[in-house]
Amino acid sequence: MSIIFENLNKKIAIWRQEAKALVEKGGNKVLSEVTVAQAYGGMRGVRSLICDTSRVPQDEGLIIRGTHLIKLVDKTPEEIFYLLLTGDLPSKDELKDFSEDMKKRKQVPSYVWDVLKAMPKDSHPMAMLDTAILSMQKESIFFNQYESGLKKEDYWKAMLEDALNIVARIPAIAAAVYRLRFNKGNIIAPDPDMDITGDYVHMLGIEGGEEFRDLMRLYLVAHCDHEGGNVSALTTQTINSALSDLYYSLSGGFNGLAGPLHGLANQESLKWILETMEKYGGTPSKEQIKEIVWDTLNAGKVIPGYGHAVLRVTDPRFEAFLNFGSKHFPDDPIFKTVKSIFEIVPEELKKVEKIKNPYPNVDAASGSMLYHYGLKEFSYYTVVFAVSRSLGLTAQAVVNRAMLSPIIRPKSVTTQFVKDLISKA
Ligand code: CMX
Repeated sequence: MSIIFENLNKKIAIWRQEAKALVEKGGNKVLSEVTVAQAYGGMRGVRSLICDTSRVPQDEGLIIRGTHLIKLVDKTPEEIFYLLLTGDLPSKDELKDFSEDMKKRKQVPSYVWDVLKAMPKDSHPMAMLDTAILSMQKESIFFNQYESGLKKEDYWKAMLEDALNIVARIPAIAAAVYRLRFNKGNIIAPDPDMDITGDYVHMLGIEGGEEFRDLMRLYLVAHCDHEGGNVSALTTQTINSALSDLYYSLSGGFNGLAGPLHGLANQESLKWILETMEKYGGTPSKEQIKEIVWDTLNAGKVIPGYGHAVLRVTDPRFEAFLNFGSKHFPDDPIFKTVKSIFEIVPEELKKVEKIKNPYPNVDAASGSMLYHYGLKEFSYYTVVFAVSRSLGLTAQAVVNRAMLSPIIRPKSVTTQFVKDLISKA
């Protein structure tokens, strides 16, 4: 058994005691009140979940286990996964042990390839990824141990086994989705000696060299988690709270990530940028960007990659990608367009009163990075996002099981209830 089980065991005892004491001491303190507008408005701003893997202050952006993303952009997915799970960056020995453990878990059951090959040729890559994960449900250690009797206090151990297996296998599955869906030739087998990033790039079969590997490392770090209330996180945790195992829950969460208002926005954003460039025959002028922004808004569409349910500043993940592009390919015409759009769009969106955040989110830049290195099939981009987000979603699930979190079941009210409430007032 790898060191992380031992380390987490110690941490979990402390976390459980801490939570128990907090509920005993301050269980009746109010975190949030819920207004009628919030109930009708997607529960925006309602504080009703505990999530310790990361937090997203509206004026700062992603903070992972207490450290701002900007200070973590040089880390590897293995280090970040360990951090999300335990709350600490691993020591050298812990990282070696953790990475070796992950490498041993890479092999994907061969029936997954049959499932993927049997899917319609024009399936969306996210539908392929989600189906592949669900098809492995019978492998769940949690499911099988639960069937034969497992103590509640030990749920997390089986859940951690599932989390490590899933995260170790996702790069191979995601790479296979790419190669099958876009006719890139045979599936490339994992290399037992490679780390997560290196092996994912190797299995995609894209020749981008050291620089592309570095971009993918950054990509896998930047998208790893975004607190507990976003669609994919809340969905994963809700399904998981019914003690449905991680294969069921992660697949469900990813179905949410596949929506255009969430993870699919990176695909939509690059599509919008390329359409704009095609319309104007290259990098558009400021006036042309203004024109296309208003054409898009007047057509009743959103500007993909802009706005956020929580953030009220430029997303630091967007900034991290902007820095990467400025360093490695400042003259790339698509990257230049991304920058020009960034100079214009926030000022235009500020003119629309209802839009609460006119600034870019991560999806406004991420696609253009992949495109530069030859990953041009933009319907695939959400899959790369999902590979990264599997770190946070599975870590959240392990922590929730460790904390003995109950089934999620908020109360709904009827329209009549709201009418009565308002008329009484
Ligand atoms: N372009 C046009 N209109 C926008 C907008 C944008 N980029 N962002 C918000 N709005 C609109 C909303 O559609 C909403 O309009 P209606 O009241 O007519 O429905 C209004 O402004 C108020 O929205 P908000 O409170 O500012 O934002 P929400 O919390 O409701 O929604 C989000 C957040 C991300 C869904 C929204 O900003 C959006 O659709 N952005 C474009 C899609 C996108 O980039 N999504 C990726 C988000 C990051 C991620 O999850 O990966």
